[in-house]
Amino acid sequence: MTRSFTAGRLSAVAAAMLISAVLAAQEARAEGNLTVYCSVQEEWCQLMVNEFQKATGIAVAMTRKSSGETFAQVKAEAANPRGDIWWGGTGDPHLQAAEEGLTEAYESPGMKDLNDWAVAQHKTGGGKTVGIYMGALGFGYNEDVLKERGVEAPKCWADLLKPEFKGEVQIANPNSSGTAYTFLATMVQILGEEEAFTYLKKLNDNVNQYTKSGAAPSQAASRGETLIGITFQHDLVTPAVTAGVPMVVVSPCEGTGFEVGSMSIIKGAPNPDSAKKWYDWALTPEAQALGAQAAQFQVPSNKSAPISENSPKLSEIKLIDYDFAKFGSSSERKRLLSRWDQEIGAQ
Ligand code: S7P
Repeated sequence: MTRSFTAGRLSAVAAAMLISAVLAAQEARAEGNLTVYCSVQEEWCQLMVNEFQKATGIAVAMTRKSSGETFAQVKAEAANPRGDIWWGGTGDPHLQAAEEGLTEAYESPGMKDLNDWAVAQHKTGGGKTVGIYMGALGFGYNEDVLKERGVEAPKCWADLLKPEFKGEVQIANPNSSGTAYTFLATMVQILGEEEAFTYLKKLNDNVNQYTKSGAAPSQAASRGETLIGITFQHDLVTPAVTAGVPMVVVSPCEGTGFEVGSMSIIKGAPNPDSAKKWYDWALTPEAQALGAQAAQFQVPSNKSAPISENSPKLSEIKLIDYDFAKFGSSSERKRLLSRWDQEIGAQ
């Protein structure tokens, strides 16, 4: 009895010490935690997380989702935010989040080192978002597959409506994908809204699948699962570099839209100091050089960050004067997506 009582008292003391050590460790960890919502490709998200953890000792939990999906998650969690920072993804939903009060204004010391288009995004979003990279929209195909099909190479958006491309075009759903919303907004800006929806209805006849992720059609095109993939041009370069696929990247003859990929601190973030550390770090040339290491070839926003030789040359692409304030506004994005659902998605 006595022995076991003593043993019981000792183990109770040990248990108490253990519990307080665990609590202290949890507290220490809580000061150095960060939850990142990442909207670029998984490989790049993971590399960023690993390098940030090494550089700061802050433990990162990361979730990868497409831009529209992340916007929906941030909105759904607004009363009880779980994420700290939303890094990557097209700029329009970041602007919508800013307008809807889902994100926080922040002026990083790194702002002075950014290209004008990245600073313009910060201004348009009332300081609640910032540009981290830029990329042009386009479409592409595997040259070997095109030769097998024996069809003429498409050069313009209009070519994608040709009957020989029936079932041969793939693009994402603009509700989940920022890439596909950029395409929708681009066609509205090039053709005017009515003509754009006429175009999209005709294109629908040639579309084999609306994917969830924006970059998926470039991978599908590289494997010959679709002849043509509509994505950002840098996403079409990736399978050429990583797998040696003879991808042809097309800058459509009518001109094309582009994205200012963005980053925002989530309002009510549980770890605001860690979020600011990520934000400042993600604007440095060193952090921005990581994209190319993960075979992601957007043009970085820091003026001193290296631009990969694999990045599409934006100065050689006919870019439209994309109206981010209008197409990133809450009312316009909601309205266009709802019209797309009714007239295209519902078919
Ligand atoms: O793959 C990189 C990239 O194209 O993906 C982002 C994109 O918004 C995420 O995919 P979704 O289209 O599925 O939202 C772009 O910002 C980025 O350049």
